[in-house]
Amino acid sequence: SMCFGKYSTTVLKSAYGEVDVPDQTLSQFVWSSSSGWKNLPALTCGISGRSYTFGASENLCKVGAQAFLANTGLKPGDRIGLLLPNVPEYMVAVHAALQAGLIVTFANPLYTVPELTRQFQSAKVRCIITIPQLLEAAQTVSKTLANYDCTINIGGSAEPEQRILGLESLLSPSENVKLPEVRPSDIAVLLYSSGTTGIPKGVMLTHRNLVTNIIQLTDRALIDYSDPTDEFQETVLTVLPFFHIYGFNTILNYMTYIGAHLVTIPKFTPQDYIACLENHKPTVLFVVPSLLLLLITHPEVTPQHLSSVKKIFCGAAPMKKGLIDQFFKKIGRNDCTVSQGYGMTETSPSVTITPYTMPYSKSGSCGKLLPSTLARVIDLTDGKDVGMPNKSGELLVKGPQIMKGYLDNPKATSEAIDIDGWLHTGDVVYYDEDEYFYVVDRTKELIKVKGNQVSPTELESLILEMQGVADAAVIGIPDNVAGELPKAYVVKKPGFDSVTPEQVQEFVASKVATYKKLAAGVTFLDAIPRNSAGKILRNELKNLSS
Ligand code: 4UV
Repeated sequence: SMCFGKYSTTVLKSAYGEVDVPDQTLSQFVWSSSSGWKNLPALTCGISGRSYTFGASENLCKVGAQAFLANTGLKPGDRIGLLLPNVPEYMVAVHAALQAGLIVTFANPLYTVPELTRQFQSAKVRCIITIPQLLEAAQTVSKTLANYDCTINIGGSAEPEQRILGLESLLSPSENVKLPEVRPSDIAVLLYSSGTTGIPKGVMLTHRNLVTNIIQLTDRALIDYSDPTDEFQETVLTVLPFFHIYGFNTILNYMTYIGAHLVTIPKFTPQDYIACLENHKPTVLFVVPSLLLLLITHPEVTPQHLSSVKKIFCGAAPMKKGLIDQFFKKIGRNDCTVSQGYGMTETSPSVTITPYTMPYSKSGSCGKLLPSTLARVIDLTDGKDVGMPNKSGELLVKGPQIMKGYLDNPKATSEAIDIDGWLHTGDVVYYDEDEYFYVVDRTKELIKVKGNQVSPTELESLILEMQGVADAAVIGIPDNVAGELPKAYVVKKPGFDSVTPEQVQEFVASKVATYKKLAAGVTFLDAIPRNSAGKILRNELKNLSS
């Protein structure tokens, strides 16, 4: 650490030095070494068995990029929306689009039509890639989009008169189409995050942001992989969604880069997950705390099911201190590492990770700063750097993995990234004498349900649309399984005394994806506590609920 400047800023610097980032696009980078293992499997659907080698998936992405430009009206710089579950073709859809110079936004396949409409309108999507099961929703949303070009229906049939193309029109070679030059500084993806406040916003991540974060994670002190061979290849089982930054960059792109075999599951059920453990014998699992808890507690998951697993990565939500101990107790062996990462959509996503050498005494830590990453911890009341270990405050981060900004929202961008380039995370952390970080709380209003983002503002504005509601506030309530669950405080309008908590819950449930439901209930109040500027005093509500 070091001190400088008149405000005595205490800047923590990564212990792992700096990374050199190649001047490549995300697609060039992801397959940069794969010529050595072209015939090994890259992606397999754990349910249907559909499988692609590294050579095949790389080739399909190139063919797909040319076909995009030849068979659709899309031009480089246009945005496309992916509305897909985790299928092996996700890779092809994203990287074909990126190589065609398109910008990709990913939607949760569980989203309702209004949720999809808001995201795809915000991102100005001109094309949706989906599957037959979600085609109707895609078509409904597409009618609300300006300059819409076409829908691509993977695994289904074309309907030219409705501008629906089949997958074959993306896989027919158009060799005379020249691919545009994509620069590493170009925006690659728009992922949606509510940041510290408000409704979800488009997070602009460049090719370089995404490539950098993978390079930052490859430091041997942090993660230890060797190149795949015919004798040994890592097998990664993943259910974490590719539409989230964790699934997209840390799993899909990173694991393809190192030559691992990714086994995907389109829709999580414990039975399918267990079957994939048995059939594919994964060596690596990516989890969120709620999934790790399920593996520990589910009566049908036996130590034998987990016997092939050598590495586990956990992130996206706080991990309770005892969880790793419980896991080792369950598997009955200790030749498996459990790493924890901390990060956000806005940081591509990783900021810290636990190194392999982390002593047991530090369990519960989310690890140390990645290479090329700087951090400060500032006091929650006076905003000054806490300046010493073991004192908590808001984490500020600086590094090459930080987003370009929020799409069409310079105000939110300048609130998130200050003039000196520090991203204000909205997370409360402390670091110990050895600069290991611990996440202890959040100042931002974000709620995390099983690692999924839930924006209280989004739910509040929904509740306000309900007849008889005068005011509303939503907070997260701690939950042993999900981490947190949304709860609403609601003020009724005069004359609407008969409105029940269940009616509010049902109203919300009919309009949002399941994980956003008001599962922790609804309580009626005479007034929502607000400060003089009208801001909801969420801490007062948290005290009411505890
Ligand atoms: O924007 P987001 O939904 O992003 C994430 C990113 C997760 C990952 C995944 C793999 C990694 O290797 C990695 O480093 C990070 O979830 O939500 C960001 C917020 O989630 C909370 C925290 O409040 C972030 O601001 N969060 C994420 N990771 C942790 C966490 C963690 N390890 N412990 C506590 N809270």
